[in-house]
Amino acid sequence: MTSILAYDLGASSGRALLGRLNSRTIETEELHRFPNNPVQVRGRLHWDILRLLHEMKQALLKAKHRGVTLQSLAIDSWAVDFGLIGRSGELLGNPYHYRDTHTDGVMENLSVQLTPPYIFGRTGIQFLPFNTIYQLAAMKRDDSPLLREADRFLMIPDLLRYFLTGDMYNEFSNATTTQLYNPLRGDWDTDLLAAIGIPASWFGPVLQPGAGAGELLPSVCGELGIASVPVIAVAEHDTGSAVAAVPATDRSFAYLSCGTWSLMGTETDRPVLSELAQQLNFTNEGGVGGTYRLLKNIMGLWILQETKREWERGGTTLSYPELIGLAEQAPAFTAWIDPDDARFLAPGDMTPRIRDYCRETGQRAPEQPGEVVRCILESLALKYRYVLELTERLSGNAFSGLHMVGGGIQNKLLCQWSASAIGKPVWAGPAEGSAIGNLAVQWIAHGVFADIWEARRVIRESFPVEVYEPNNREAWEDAYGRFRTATGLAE
Ligand code: ADP
Ligand code: LRH
Repeated sequence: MTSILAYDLGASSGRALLGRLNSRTIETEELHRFPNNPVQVRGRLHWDILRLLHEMKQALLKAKHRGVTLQSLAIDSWAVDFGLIGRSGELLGNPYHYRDTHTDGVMENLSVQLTPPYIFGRTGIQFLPFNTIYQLAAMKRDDSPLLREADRFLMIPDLLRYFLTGDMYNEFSNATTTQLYNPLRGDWDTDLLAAIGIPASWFGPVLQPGAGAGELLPSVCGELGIASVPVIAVAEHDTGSAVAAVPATDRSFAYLSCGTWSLMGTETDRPVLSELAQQLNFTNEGGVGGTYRLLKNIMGLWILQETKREWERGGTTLSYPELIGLAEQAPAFTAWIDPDDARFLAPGDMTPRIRDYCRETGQRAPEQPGEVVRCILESLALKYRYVLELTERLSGNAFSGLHMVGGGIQNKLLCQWSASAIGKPVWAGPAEGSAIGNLAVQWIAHGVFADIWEARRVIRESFPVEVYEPNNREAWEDAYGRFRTATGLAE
């Protein structure tokens, strides 16, 4: 039995999915799911990177015990985070998690020396306080000893791939998210690197999604008692993989990758570096087959995840279906937040922040759990409407509906409310977008699919797509106006 293996390391969990083709139908099997919790130490938030490597090895052992022969494997994870490798080839320290506070204020301070038009004109990347450029600048400001020892820079999937293969490469889709890669030059932006005082020599050759990236080291094979497996560079940025899996038919389509983050936008052939794109703070992240994702980050279900955790710490454990059930019963359209208010970025208790936000904006603060969850989900749906309108304005396209992929589509209430808020159908599926996009690019690399469009066709035929039609339109239209007034979201 020949399969391929996708590792997708999300914030809600890490998973290893086996993929097989049964004639022209994709079959997937979840081989292993494991926590991917960051760890706090001395006030800093870090990746538990070696534990993840351990879990990835457990997946390889499970494949072995099932008698599965792996034709290849690939890794994707979230953007911007990285590890530094010293001259001896060892990882220096534990990689920082992007939600660590060491980047607080760095973006603002750096903008004096490097103006937003200068950075955006070179990278096309939206201004997020945790972009790699600001993480490196924070380490520089703190005179981190790691910077003195560093010899190579690897993004998280590059790093895990290096642990498995011994080969160091930087993968393209993730490289673009650093805000240090210049898509016009097709290389790292040496001027930006020089400006923040980071040596260009740390940054290696950039592999396109679909390129071969080595194979498992003899030491890894020996430890696990397995034969070697080729490793492929896919769109190692999870959002790149998720968008690769959107089962679109129309070449011009709108998507929402709905997981811990909500990433909304459209696919383009080239980066859009206009003044308007910069003003609206859209991004141009590199994708599969020379595509770009013109999109905007929305804080997403992170706020609900953290609220759930807050209540768990307080002794009340509620499942997602329970939380959604409570929201459904709570009164409609009473208070909203702008999910992208900076206060919601850091981990920790969310309900005090939500209540503060509502009070500060002259709204009644939600008290009961159902009211809080309703406030979060309605606010997300309304923010989707806002960002979809911006995407249409910026791209010049009018979209007939919205594709939603990612674990968030299990939240049927959110899918329905999103359709109602945008006034267009939502096509939801597949839920494991990133892992399936990861598999798809491996099959492109194997020559099984000619390109991303053939892959999307097979994904469409293999996974159900649930359709949500808008309803209760007048009430949502009215709510949208009031949401914008409450949150101060301008034209
Ligand atoms: P990640 O970005 O971490 O990979 P996922 O795509 O796995 O995220 O999506 C995680 C989100 O999916 C959770 O924050 C949660 O809101 C939602 N979710 C997960 N399971 C369920 C469920 N059973 N019902 C409704 N929503 C769910
Ligand atoms: C989603 C994601 C997103 C990034 C963020 C750091 O998982 O990769 O595209 O902006 O995490």
